[in-house]
Amino acid sequence: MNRREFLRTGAGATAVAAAASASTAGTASAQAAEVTVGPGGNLVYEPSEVYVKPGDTVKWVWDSDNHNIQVLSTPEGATWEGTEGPKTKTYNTGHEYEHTFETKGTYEYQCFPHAPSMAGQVIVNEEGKKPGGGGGGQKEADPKHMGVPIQAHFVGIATILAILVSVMFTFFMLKYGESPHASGGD
Ligand SMILES: [Cu+2]
Repeated sequence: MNRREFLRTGAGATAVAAAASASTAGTASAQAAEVTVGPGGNLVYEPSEVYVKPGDTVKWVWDSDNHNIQVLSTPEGATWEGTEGPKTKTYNTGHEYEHTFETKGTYEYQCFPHAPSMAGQVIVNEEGKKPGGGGGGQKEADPKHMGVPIQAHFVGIATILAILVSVMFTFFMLKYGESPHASGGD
């Protein structure tokens, strides 16, 4: 095949591979949300609001000292104690805490020493994401949707990759693919 066909084939294969890996990545991050506690010493939970499905586990990881999780409210019928010990007990960098949320509804919590500004919410709903769609950023792993044609943004990513690969191929073919007598140097 000639050079043009070669380039096209390479780009096409790359696009397919990119689309495949993009959809795999979409399903891999299924289970738990993670919250950073006091990122870089900032007195916040990051993100301060997480959406999960019933049965999902949320993990908090301490990134600075003297923080805890004091539960302020849970949905009716749910229990959540927050971090162990009295509300004055705090934990330091590297501490990890997990809780699995079974009951739908809103759970509000705060860091006792840094309240009320250092506060967060866990919202448990059927979709495990912000209602109204647009919220973005949340994982989507519902097997029901996996049969649907490749989503538009995967195609977009694949297209960009394909273009980049084509450009690079062309560049190297032009630079190094010329016949030997064209180069003057070495
Ligand atoms: Cu705190």
